[in-house]
Amino acid sequence: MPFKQKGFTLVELAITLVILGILIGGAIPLLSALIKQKKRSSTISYMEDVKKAIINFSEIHGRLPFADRNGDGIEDGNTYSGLLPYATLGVRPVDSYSRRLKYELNRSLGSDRYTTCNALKNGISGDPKVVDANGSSKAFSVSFVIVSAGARDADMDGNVFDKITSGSYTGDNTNGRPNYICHPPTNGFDDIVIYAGPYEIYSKICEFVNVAVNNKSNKTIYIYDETHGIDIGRLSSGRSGIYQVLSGTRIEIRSGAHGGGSIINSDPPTPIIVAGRGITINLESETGGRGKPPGSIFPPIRPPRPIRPFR
Ligand SMILES: [Ca+2]
Ligand SMILES: [Ca+2]
Ligand SMILES: [Ca+2]
Repeated sequence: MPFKQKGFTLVELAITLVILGILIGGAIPLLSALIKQKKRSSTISYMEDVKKAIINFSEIHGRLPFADRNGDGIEDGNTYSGLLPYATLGVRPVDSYSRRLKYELNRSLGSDRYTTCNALKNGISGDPKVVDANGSSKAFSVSFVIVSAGARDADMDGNVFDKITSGSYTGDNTNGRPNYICHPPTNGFDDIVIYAGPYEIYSKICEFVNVAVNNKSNKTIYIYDETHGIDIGRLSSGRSGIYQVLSGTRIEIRSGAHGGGSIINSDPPTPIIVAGRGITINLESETGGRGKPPGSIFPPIRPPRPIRPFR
């Protein structure tokens, strides 16, 4: 019997190709959407890591890093808006779209721990400001902001960063003025904005303690913050006061202003580094030694623990 070879007819082949075409045609957009989503989520993850690195930097240095002005990844002094200083922070240089992040820090958080913590304690203001579409349409000041341009120049204005100019939530990520805009992607917007409010930094780097001073001596005294070179209080004879100082500050009780005069006897004696918890400093009349004066208006507080390194 002659062998009959089985195979596809031309019609069967054509049908198969059409089906394959439909399947592939459907799979390509799906695959493309998956790749887009993957790039977006990995960029968000990268930015969260960057945010942690910036906060860690502030814990160590008592200030936020400056921005990178010249593109080498290293912070440039007094540069508050520019590129992320990735080399200073030790993070990857670019996001998943192979672009550097934009970075801006608050003007009052770039000098030292004392200035930074006082600014945070008193409430920061000014740039950078953010409008977050998850909340109020009113812009608010933040400690710092990092911005990824996302996949493209979605609003087609020639700048890969985008702006939203109408609706409840508006802002401009090309320059952050009047504010940055944190918003879900739309046809004309695909940037990613992550920021840190004041308390995220404050809780990490700032610890204030109360220093109570009873001046039972017969002279005016000055409570001098020797660490930062400023008088934090002045008490005439018989007066008392409570002062908030940054943990780790060295305090002196002096007879003259601005570190002048001499250190006055007190209990406990100064200079003293206040750290960890509050302290009461008592002064008696000059002939009275260093014992606690009767009738001190503040209850005695145990002496401070030794200064701890900031972590
Ligand atoms: Ca630089
Ligand atoms: Ca964009
Ligand atoms: Ca744009």
